[in-house]
Amino acid sequence: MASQQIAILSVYDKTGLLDLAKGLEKQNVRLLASGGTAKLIREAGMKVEDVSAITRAPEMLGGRVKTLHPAVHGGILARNLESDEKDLADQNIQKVDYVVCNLYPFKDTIAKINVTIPEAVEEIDIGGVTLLRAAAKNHTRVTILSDPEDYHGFLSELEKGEITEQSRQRYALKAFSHTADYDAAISDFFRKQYAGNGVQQLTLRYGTNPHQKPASAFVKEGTLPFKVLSGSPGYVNLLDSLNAWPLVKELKQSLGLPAAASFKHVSPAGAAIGVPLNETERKVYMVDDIDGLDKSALAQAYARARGADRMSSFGDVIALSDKVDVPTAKIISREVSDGVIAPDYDPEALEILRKKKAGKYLVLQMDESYEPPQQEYRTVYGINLTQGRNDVKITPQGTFGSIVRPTEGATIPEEALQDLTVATIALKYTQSNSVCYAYRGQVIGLGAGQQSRIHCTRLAGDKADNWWMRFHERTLSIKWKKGVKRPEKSNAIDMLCSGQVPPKSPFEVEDYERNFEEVPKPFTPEERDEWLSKLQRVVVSSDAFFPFVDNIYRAARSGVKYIAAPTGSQNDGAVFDTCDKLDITFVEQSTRLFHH
Ligand code: 93A
Repeated sequence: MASQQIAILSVYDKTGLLDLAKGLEKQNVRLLASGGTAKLIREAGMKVEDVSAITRAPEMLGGRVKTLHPAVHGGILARNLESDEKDLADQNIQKVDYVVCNLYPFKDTIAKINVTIPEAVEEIDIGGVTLLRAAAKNHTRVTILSDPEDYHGFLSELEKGEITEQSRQRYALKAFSHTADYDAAISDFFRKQYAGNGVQQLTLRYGTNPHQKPASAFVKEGTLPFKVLSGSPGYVNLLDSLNAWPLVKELKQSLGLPAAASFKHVSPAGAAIGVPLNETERKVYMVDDIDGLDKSALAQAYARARGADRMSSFGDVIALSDKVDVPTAKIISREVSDGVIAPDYDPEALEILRKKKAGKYLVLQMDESYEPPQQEYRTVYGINLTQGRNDVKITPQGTFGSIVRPTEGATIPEEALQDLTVATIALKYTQSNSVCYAYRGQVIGLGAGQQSRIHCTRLAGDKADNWWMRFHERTLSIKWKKGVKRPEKSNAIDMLCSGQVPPKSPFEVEDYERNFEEVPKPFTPEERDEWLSKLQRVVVSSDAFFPFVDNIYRAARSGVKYIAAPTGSQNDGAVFDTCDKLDITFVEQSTRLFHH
């Protein structure tokens, strides 16, 4: 005759408990329960024994030890193996068939305002977690119920004779998830209490917007790979920093020169390597008065990243690949900017940055050796998403070897390979869709976050054109009124170079003209065309294939000579032929680089 089946019940949330007990009793299951659980069942007139009936040990330490005992866990964990049966028989332990358990309300307790650590500690369930985990581990034999919602279905199956394997698996999964969630809540709580702000976690003022609270940044193990040297980062600052940093790290690794990026809204406004600046570039980028610029490749990289699109870089977060020196800090100190991330700072450079924004300027120090985990996680609308990290390496030699057009005798000069690398690494950290134009080691036009590729190509191309118009003699020789500030100059130059002048309304005219000693003549379409035709040897990279040839036509208008993009479009053939016609070299860049 089969021995009587045993259930152990120990629940904090007693919803549905009595109906379950009644159902189990009806199937002649022996009920064992911890203190409060047993009391409720007993008071309802059902037969139930205390767990101590098998442990021969009373609950102790005010309930801290209730079910923790070999008689309980041996009975749950035993398999249908001869050796396990023998062990049980030697210790006079009986197998447990069903475990019903849910845990102390740790989350509810810590959600209370001003909860103390001792209060939280008392809600850390030990025995319940052990019951859940042991029964879930042995789910090939044992059924674990951790959710009152499952009692009804369980009883229906039990009445038919047995709990199916499928149900036991489903209940086991639920139990594992229950303990995982519980443990995550405990470690979260203690991370905030014990890790020290800035060590393993960082409390942020708010999230993307001021009403999105609470907000924090944390790692689950180890320590955060950056230190806050000054200021206090916001959520968007960190999004920018943690995208900008790998961009400059990869640029430096691939091209062997110091690199800089200027980020806004989680896309680069500029990115560059330390190619020496010529006289005109210094003027255009407004750095011709910086002492020591010649000697600092990092400062020149930042001058390019910040200078190429001064409108987009306004209020940026900067990433720098190398120890920040004084010339670089000086450029930063006089621009409108939110923060900087770099591996290290010269003491004097740090002093300069610490003084910016009355001490509120954000200065982060990044651990250069940090390698993020291979798997990435995020939640969107309550759903967890996970993916392997985009760890593809972009290098001048490894990435751009596959020239599709022209088919014969094509080579790509060193500088163009360098620029293709800059453009492509920039795209890897740009919100998609994205298309990037680069020239002389810097991004000169980036179209980010557009749903249509041709819109990216146009946006980026127009930016490249505006950039080039800034090198026109007329722009360079503007006579500014005294006292006009740097951002005002940038705005006025942008108006002139992007063809927004003469302004339409008299108020706008007044606003525009008050910047100048002598108002510069607007560019005529002919003048623009003439000057733009001088821009040559520009490269373009795209984060995915070009679906139509219009992109190639647009790129060609901005002096593009080399294009790298993935292939796979139905129109590949037409795209290649158009490159041929326009004397553009097309290189297949075989990895799609969407970024979100
Ligand atoms: O303090 S405990 O971690 N020690 C234990 O041995 C133990 N065993 C079960 N808490 C323990 N439990 C928990 O008690 C269960 O997870 C359940 O939430 C609660 C049920 O207690 P009672 O039956 O006395 O209401």
